[in-house]
Amino acid sequence: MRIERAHLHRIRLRLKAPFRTSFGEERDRECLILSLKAEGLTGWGECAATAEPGYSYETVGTAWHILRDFFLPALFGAEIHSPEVWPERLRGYRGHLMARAAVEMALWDLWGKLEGRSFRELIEGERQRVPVGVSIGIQESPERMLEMVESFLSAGYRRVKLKIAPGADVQIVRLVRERHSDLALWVDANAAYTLEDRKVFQALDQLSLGLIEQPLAEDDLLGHRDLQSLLQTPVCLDESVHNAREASQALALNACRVINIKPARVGGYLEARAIEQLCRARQVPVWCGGMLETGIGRAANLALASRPGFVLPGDISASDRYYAEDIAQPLFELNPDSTIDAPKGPGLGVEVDEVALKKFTLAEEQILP
Ligand code: OSB
Ligand code: MG
Repeated sequence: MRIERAHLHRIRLRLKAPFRTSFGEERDRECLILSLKAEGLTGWGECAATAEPGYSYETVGTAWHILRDFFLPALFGAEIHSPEVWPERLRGYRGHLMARAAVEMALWDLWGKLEGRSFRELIEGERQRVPVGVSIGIQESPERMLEMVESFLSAGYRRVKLKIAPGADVQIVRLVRERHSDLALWVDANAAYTLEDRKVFQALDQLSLGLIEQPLAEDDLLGHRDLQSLLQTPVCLDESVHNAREASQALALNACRVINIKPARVGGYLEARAIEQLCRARQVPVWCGGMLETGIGRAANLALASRPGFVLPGDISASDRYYAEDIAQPLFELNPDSTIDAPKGPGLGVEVDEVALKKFTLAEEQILP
């Protein structure tokens, strides 16, 4: 196929509740939606970059610039024989992994629609139902966090991840653990600590947590190795891993025992699969992370997470956990066994509601070859 045109939408969706992490608070989710047209079909992609450079250096603005001025021109012109050629097309370019991933997602959607096959089939997913959990932002008090946890438990989630930050950690996690002794409980620090804070982690280590996600800085693999050597609880890396090579190096160093694979963070689904494969070969458990995606990105993540290496429940919650109104249908619902069905239709298996998309669009631009 040959891509005939592309369209960028900057959208803003109101989150049902503010999502606070160690790097800031999001009340609205701003992101970039990309569509690609070829042969009368439309492929949709979502770029997980945020309004501000909090989780990573990428923003909606940088992604817009990089897509319009470099990545989309690299896509136009030549025939695309498969989405697998995409990383090759960007060989001369560095970084901007979330912008890369958005194009790859739209190519998979388009390719699947063209071939009449689901992305789950194309990426060789195996399961019909994907085990999932929920990630809860920092709350104003420990009691409020406990209430949030309990409301998600009654909604049917069986694995809960709490965001932590200096000053909002051991006391809160301990309260939740005291009330729910058997709960699969994880924490995520989003890189907010240093090795000087080892006592915090030694205290958390007493609370039977499933894992401690990204305690230290993104570029501190040696620090993670030293911390992991002090703890029984597995350290899980998120921000530190951008590709299969870094995953392999982190494992060789014993900097972690689990990896959160976020397709957006590693530049797309091909790299995500490569990390899953290398971890599976080494019997390292992985799970699929999330970036509060709309139904578009969530559909793609579910397909990926149906692969056999994703042995831990992902941060892929039901649609009603995120937004009052989504831009894609059908909505994803939680099954009673804390799983979500992987989509089955051609491509990503979701329809974008163009009326809703328009309603939430702040800016748009058509990009032609
Ligand atoms: O660190 O996993 C993270 C959301 C935005 C940025 C970073 C993270 C997250 C989440 C949310 O934890 C996961 C989800 O999409 O439900
Ligand atoms: Mg994380």
